Amino acid sequence: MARSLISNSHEIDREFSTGAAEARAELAGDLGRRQARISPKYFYNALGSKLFEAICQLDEYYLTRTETGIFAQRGAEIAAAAGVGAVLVDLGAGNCAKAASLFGVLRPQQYVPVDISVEFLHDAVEKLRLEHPALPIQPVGLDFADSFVLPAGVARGHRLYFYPGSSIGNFTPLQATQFLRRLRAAGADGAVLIGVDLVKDAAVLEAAYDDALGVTAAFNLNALRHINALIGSDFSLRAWRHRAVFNAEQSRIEMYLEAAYDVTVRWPGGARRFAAGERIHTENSYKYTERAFLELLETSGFGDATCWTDPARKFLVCHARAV
Ligand code: AVI
Repeated sequence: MARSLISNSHEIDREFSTGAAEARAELAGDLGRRQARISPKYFYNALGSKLFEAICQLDEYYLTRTETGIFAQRGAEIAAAAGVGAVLVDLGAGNCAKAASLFGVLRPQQYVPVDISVEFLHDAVEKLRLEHPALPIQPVGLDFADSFVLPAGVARGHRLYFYPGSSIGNFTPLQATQFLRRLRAAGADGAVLIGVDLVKDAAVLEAAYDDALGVTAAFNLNALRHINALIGSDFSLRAWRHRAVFNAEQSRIEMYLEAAYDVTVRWPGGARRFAAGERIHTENSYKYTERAFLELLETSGFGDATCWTDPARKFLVCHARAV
């Protein structure tokens, strides 16, 4: 279900209470599965969003700085491909920093940051309004993985959907195709500007998702804190260990929380016993070759693609038009 839109603090309160009821039903089902799972969307409460920002600064997590480097080096070429003056719809905007780094070259007519974490988006937007007083900004609180309806306040001009950071990799390839097709349907003459992580050595990938400082471990464990607050479960964070493994066959990093010892977790209306070593799946992060990603774009109805990469070919940024 789509979350409601941000308009004032009353709306936000209503949104959280609706979200809690949905979360209770979803999590009871997901924790009860043979392979228990927690959706990665539960990473992103206020603390989780801050932990993710910290991840982006880690030595091991090359994704953000590599993509930022591509934007900085190739900004003019990106603007030549994408054109100027579009409605820039930033999907999963977070702190809005990546889109803001392209305002100078893309000169959007309106900026529409969309994020699931409405609290976090509010702070970022307030800051941005001070820095760019002439730019119309229309923030939207939406879980666009479930639904994709933008409010009437979003301008009607040419839409450029900006989806950086390899967030597309957190979908399965099938989900990614469905997501891109929905985007295409939502803005008939639209285009996408997407960043995606490229396949590389397993050791490099695993270090990026299991850093020496333990920030990614905290990010993973924080989902349990978030869920405890949301549904009244009694996950003890000390009973769980962070795990990140590269599954070469599926070309994805898989993240889990692994029970350190036998433990029973209870929540209103349910409970589950986990044996020592048993895992809860929390995230997949798919890694693409350039060819596989171009195929994905094409299958999803986006063509005429131009892509840019860094000298070490770690990361890829592609612009493609709805065809
Ligand atoms: C948001 N997403 C692209 C990140 C990724 O790399 O898959 C989330 C993340 N999970 C652990 N570290 C970062």
